[in-house]
Parts: sequence; C-alpha cells; structure tokens
Amino acid sequence: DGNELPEIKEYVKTKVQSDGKSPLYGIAEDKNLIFISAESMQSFVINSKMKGEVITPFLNSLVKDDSTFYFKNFYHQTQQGKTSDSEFLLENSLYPLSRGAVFFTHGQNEYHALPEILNQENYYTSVYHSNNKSFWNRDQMYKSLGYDHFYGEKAFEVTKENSIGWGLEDKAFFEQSMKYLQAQKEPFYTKFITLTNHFPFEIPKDKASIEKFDSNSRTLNNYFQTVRYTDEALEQFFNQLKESGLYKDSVIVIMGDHYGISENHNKAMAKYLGKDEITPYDHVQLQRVPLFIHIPGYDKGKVMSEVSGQIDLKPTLLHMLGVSTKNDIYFGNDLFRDDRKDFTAFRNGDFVSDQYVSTGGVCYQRQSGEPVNINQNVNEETKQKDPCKSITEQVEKELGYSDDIIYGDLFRFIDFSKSGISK
Ligand code: GP9
Ligand code: MN
Repeated sequence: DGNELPEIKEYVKTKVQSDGKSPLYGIAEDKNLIFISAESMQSFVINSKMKGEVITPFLNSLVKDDSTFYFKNFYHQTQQGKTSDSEFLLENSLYPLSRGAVFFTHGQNEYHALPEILNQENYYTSVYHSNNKSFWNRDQMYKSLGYDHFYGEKAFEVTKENSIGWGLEDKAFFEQSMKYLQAQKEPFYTKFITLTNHFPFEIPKDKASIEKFDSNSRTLNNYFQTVRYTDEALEQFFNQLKESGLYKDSVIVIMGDHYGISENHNKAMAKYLGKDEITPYDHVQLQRVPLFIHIPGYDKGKVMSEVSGQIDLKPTLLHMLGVSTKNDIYFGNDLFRDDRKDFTAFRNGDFVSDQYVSTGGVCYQRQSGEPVNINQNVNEETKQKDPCKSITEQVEKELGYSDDIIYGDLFRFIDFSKSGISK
C-alpha cells in the first residue's frame, strides 16, 4: 500500500537530489533529444588501436570536438536484461532487477519515465529499432514508459543484402530512419537502438574496414570489425542529420548499452590489452561504456573523468532540457553537478567510487588497483576501517529501495502531476 514511500522519498531528497542548478541547466531547452544506444560498445575501443589501426575514428573525433562532453569513467549497470536493462536505467533512473528482465517481469507497472515527462513538455517521443516489437517485451513496456510511437522491424525495408547478423545493418537503419525522423513533430525525444555490433560480431568481408584481431577468441577477434562498422554508421547519421537541418536543433547522446566481450574471453582480452591477466579489478574497469553528449553550437565540451553510470542520465538530460526533477523519485545524479553522490553501484552490490573499487568483497584503490590493506584477523572495531564498508551499506539500501518501487509498483500511489514537477 505504499508504506515504504515516505522513507524512500526521504532518502532520495537527502542522499540523491540537491537544490540548485548545474551550469548546463536549460542548455537544450526545446531542442530535440536524439539518443543513440550503441549495441555492445565498450570504452576500451575509444582512442585505441588494433594492429596499428584506429578502431573508432569518428567517435575519437567526437571526443576532441568542443561541442562534446565525453565521459570516460561511465559504467553500464545492466544485468540479465542486457539492452532492455540499459533502457530501463536511462528512462527511469531506477536499477534493473538482479534476476530476469524488468521489461518482462514488470512491464505493466506505473512509471514516471523520460518519455512520459517529456510528453507533458510537448515533446513527441519515439523509438527506432529494427527488431521484432515484442523482443524484450518492448511493445508493452514502451507503452508503460509513455512513448508515442515505436518504429520496429516492420517500419524498415529489410533485405538479405542490407542485413548483417541480427538484422538490418546500422547504416541502412539510420538511412531509412531519416524520412520518419524528418516528418516528426518538433521538439522530439527519439531513441535509436543499433544492432550490427551484436554478439557474435560477424560481418561480411566486403563490409569490414579493418582487420580481425588474432587471439584464441573468435568473438574478440571479430568485435573490432563490427565496432568500426557502427562507428562509420554513426558518422553517416551525423552527416544526414546535418543535411536534413535537424542537427543544429538537436542534442545528440551516444551511449554503449552494456559489455560486448564477456569474461569468458579474458585470456584474449588480456592479450589485446597487453596484460598478464584480467583481475577482478580490471573486470570492473572493463564495464565502462562510452557516453557522449554532443551539443551543436556549444563550445565548452571536454573529457569528463567523473565516475558515473547509466542511472545518471534521466536527471542529467531532463535538466539540460530545462525540466525540473524536484519531486521526482530516482537514484541518479546530474552529471554536470559537483555535489554528486560518491558512487556508481552495480546490480550485484559492487561499486566504483571516486577513491575505491569494490568487487567480490575486496576493496581496491581506484587509481592504483591495489587492494586496500585491511587487517582481517582483528576485532570488529578494526574491521570497520574497511573504507568500502559504509558505501556498500548505502549501495545495498539504495538497491533495496529501487526494488521496493518495482516489486510494489509503488508509483501507483503517487500523482506526479500534482507533485509540482514543472519547468
Ligand atoms: C535486441 C537488441 C539486442 O532487440 O536490443 O538485445 P541484447 O541481446 O543486447 O539485450
Ligand atoms: Mn544490447
């Protein structure tokens, strides 16, 4: 019956939200928001080479672009729901579930998601993704999130020639999306979900622009080619946005949805990174996915090194659009604020903070990767000195609150329209 709500509200008010506005508050007011979910794109390919070749020339150029904020310590926080979990984090700033996919298990809940909020701000909202509409229960979930329209596989012309792996290749996907995009009422919030860089990362020879890697993992060997393909598709899309005139009236966000290379390929990954092995600490660092926030016309963009995660996007994007989140309930922080919560939590209770990485019960110094020396065979009092312990407690509390909201469908009990959320 919503009994937990007062405690959750209190937590969000005191530990998550803060008064005052970030320097970028309202910078994108009334602009279109074009969000691109880049399938399986991990940060280790950005500004890196493979066999002497640059892997992502276009994205690297974006990193340097004065109109771009690139977040190099941005983590995915997904679990078994993969792409759908990353969508859930983005739209709600709530955590996905520890088992299963919340898109399936709680697709009929009440949410207070980005599309619904932006609809109230007179935005048209849509998703483009060339896959069966019911995959990940998207058709149902997108209604619950408030999307106006979902352009699924049937909206596209998919042939043998323009398909790679899971379906329509990214270049054709963006190209065919342009006619719909240009017809949309502005301002709009539109999410594109790419597909070509999906496991097992296979691409026909004539569509690959770089070599394969050489290791014992065919998956990693292939990965670089499909990553490069998506990089080229993104460049083409930026050019098409410019030609259409939409570019200058839009903010463009590109985010990796989750890892592409699992720990089953650690040996090959170690070879690529020139390391002896992938330690648990390295594994956490490999959960970084790229985040680009590109604001045409803005010229003070830079590389941001703050620890951050997918949970931070909803408040960040709403604030950029000049929409207050004052009485909303969510667990992320505006990426452009200094007074941020000091950790990015993973679904399994691990976390990364400014100073520490906590994984598998071991607390590491974030900068050096050295375990924090904790004297284990001592009394309780000394054990308290584990610097990760207090953060772990907050992480667990927060994950629990997020679960309470989902399992109890608690937003049923809140009328957000009466809670004073507005510009
Ligand atoms: C499927 C696409 C990929 O529609 O989003 O899903 P994933 O396997 O990455 O969760
Ligand atoms: Mn995915």
